[in-house]
Amino acid sequence: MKVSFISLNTFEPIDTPLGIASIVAYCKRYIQVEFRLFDANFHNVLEETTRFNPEIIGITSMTNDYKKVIDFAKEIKLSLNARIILGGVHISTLPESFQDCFDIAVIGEGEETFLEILQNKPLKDIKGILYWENGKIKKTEQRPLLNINSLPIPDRSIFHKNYFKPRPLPTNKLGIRGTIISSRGCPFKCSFCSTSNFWKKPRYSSPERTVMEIEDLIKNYNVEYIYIWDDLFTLNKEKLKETINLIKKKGLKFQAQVQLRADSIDEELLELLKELNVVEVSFGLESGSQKILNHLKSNTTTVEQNKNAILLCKKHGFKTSAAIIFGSPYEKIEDLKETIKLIEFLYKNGVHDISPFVLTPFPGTKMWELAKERKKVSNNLNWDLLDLYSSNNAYNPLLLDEDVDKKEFRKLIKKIGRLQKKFKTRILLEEIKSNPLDIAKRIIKKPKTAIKFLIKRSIYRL
Ligand code: B12
Ligand code: SF4
Repeated sequence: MKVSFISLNTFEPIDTPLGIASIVAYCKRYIQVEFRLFDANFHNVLEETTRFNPEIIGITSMTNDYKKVIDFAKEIKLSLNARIILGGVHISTLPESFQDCFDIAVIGEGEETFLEILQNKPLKDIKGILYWENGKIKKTEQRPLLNINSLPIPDRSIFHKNYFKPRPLPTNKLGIRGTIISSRGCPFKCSFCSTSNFWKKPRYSSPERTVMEIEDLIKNYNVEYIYIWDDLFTLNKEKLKETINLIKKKGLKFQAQVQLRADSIDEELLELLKELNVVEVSFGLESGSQKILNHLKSNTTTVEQNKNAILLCKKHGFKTSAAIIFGSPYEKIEDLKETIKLIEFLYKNGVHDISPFVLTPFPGTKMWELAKERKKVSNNLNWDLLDLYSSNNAYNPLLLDEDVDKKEFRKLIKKIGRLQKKFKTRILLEEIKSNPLDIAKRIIKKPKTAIKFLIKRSIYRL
């Protein structure tokens, strides 16, 4: 049997779709199938899928890819007779948006469910799916959560080889970057985030399994820099210590980047991260206004804690980056001014980069419920409205309160844009300063490539 997976996300051509690799590894354990992944970062997906002519097509989708995914499914149906299976966070958090261009939707974790579809089990007996019967949508019983330690490590051989070519790293070198995610879920309930709703109970891989995956990245893909995508990799210090010990025992050499919550760090944790060779840490600081932070993070963190976390990381020599959210409901001009003050504080204290996002109500979040109450969203939306990066959405956030002065708001957003450019310029200058001879040599040898490297380095901030 021939099965192809489709990933249409082209946001950053450096982050592999790990969910698909996990499904592939799991299915390969039980059946022999020819799997291919057509990935819009590197393939002409429509053309190559048609040529491969699979019997089953599995498509992954986040919410902001959903329109593209629907268009693709409609188009591929014109040329192929394949069964089209949709999966991923969007359909799992909003099953009501299921459409008839798909034959089946997988809700939640895909490993067992996809295998059962490939094994041709009667659809009514497969837990965790939506499918069509006589023109009506049928929903089966929810699938129990998987024991993630029983899953094989993701099969990264399905990825295009360009994911593993050397790129500029935060360490000012060219190197190969890889990603892992060693847990599913998060115990917190931030109002803009669907993670706890999507993954349900938080589950963590054992240190042995995490290290096995790191070893695979290093030995089989020559990875030198690992982005650990876990929402809260550091939550369990004991597990972290065991992981570090195992890495040392195996002599695995790599550098890493992790995401942290400001209220979860202390000196001991940062020392452990040093031992793990973490170079950069990123935080979701979200807002400089305590009132807004309370709404966004359900009263769990203070602005002061956020600032202290930045200072502590600076003291320990980590590069830091921070995500900021603007355009939240209840946010007034004064709140946004507080956020601008926070960004200025970050710049002054050496934070490497910021990522400002417009508040977007994704399905499965409190913000989605509020957007529904305010009649801003529906199950059959123009999904481009939820594209964080369209400048139209940035200037007209969906959930901005009606009484906010739009002209003043736009002025402040432009100011955030100018501040962000200051970070980028500094990154570029630091890059040149840190390695002037090497960079001069590169510019003389290959001017175009060297300049592209520097700009990419400051824009992508790997
Ligand atoms: C890595 C990551 C990225 C990477 C790469 C994603 C990729 N190519 O897969 C990058 C950096 C590109 C990215 C970008 C964005 N991301 Co992101 N990202 C993540 C993150 C941290 C991990 C994803 C992951 O690998 N999970 C692990 C695997 C195992 O899970 P999975 O992919 O969901 O797959 C499982 C199931 O969903 C299902 N499944 C998935 N696909 C399929 C397909 C089939 C056929 C089947 C049967 C099953 C199936 O089975 C899999 C195995 O169980 C998640 C948070 C999280 N913890 O999941 C956010 C998350 C997916 N991202 C999110 C968002 C909002 C974004 C951004 C919009 C903005 C941002 N803040 O960065 C941008 C997208 C911008 C754009 N214009 O496209 C949201 C999505 C919300 C939504 N409803 O869409 C999440 C859930 C974070 C959150 N909590 O809000 N992201
Ligand atoms: S934003 Fe981070 S801490 Fe908050 S619920 Fe989502 S994953 Fe957890």
